[in-house]
Amino acid sequence: MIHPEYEKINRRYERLLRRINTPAPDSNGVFTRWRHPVLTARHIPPFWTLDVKLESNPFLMERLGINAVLNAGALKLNGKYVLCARVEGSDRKSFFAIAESSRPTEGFRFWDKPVVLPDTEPDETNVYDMRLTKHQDGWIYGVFCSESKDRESQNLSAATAAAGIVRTKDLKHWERLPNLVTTRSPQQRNVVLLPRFVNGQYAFYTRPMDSFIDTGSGGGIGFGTCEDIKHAVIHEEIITSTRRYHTITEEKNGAGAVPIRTARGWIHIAHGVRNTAAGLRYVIYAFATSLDEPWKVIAEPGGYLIAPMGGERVGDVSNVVFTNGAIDDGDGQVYIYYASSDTRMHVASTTIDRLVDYVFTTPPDALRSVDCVKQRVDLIERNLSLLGRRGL
Ligand code: BGC
Ligand code: BMA
Repeated sequence: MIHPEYEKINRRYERLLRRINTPAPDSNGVFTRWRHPVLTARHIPPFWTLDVKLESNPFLMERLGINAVLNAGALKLNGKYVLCARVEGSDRKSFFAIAESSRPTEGFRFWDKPVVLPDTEPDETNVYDMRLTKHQDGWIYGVFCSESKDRESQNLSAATAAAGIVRTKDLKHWERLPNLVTTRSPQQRNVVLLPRFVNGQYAFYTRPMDSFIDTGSGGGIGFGTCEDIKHAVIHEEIITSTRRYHTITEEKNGAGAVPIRTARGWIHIAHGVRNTAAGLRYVIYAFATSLDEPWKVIAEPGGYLIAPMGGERVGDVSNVVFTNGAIDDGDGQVYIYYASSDTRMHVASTTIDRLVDYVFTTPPDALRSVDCVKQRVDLIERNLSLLGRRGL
């Protein structure tokens, strides 16, 4: 018999899914945040956590809790907005689950069951952060982080990160391909497949790193191609957007959403990390690469696009915003899905025109205080003269 209290819990969940979202009032002209998160642990169907049978669960307890819903890949499929979220159980293991809505900013409902990936990597302990790429070869690819325990190390926490690859036509039936091999980089995380062939080859943005956490000598976001997606091997990684001293990317950076194709170049919405006394701070930044030579950065605004704000600052891993999915809606609108503090998913809306203007017109990082303040005084002087005021 169904527990008599279940209906109440289910009604609360349905109410949450019907909640209307509204744009937050304080847009900076580049993008607009939306007030409510689009996915949280409370958006998980109650029948994923509870045993609803009165006889076996008289207290209607959660038997398998959910800790967080974060870092979702995104895609528009058959007219629906689809997120492939990283769902983390209270046991710290993540898995993927598809949530869908007919509206980009609200109403995301998880499909009845999470994704069960083919189990082909015996040492794999955890999977997370899938990027969904609708490729010109007709497949939808999911590229994600496949994390295994490092058995060679004496350190209990030692792990290795690799890029797992799956493909599907409907997000229901998944074929797992061998993990990406990058012959020069022992570990990979934040790997993104470009939707188009480059010189007839599959093209990936990579993130060369020395060890599990440290990008060490890895200079930034890499780019490499391979012939055969079924045995993806990249021999050479060219560095695109670089890490730089005393910028938002000093500690690390990594590709985020699948790049958006515009008339002026591929727009990348990536992440940059700096170290602080309070731990790593993750922000989202943007840059553009050339359409013909997508390994060449042709514009990179200084500073961040999105940084954690207000309640976004607090969560399991505080002071983090992270994106691995955005949707180009085809009508000029763009939705950036981002997680805050490894806890919940938000949406920010913008347009192709605004993104292009932002990426190509914002001054680059001048790298030194003295030059940055000159950049600003320049702007101030131009404004003051137009405003008919003379600065003191
Ligand atoms: C966590 C990720 C994190 C990574 C590096 C993994 O074990 O699951 O969320 O990005 O470690 O810190
Ligand atoms: C990483 C990512 C994310 C996470 C972030 C902050 O390296 O791959 O999974 O959001 O750290 O913890």
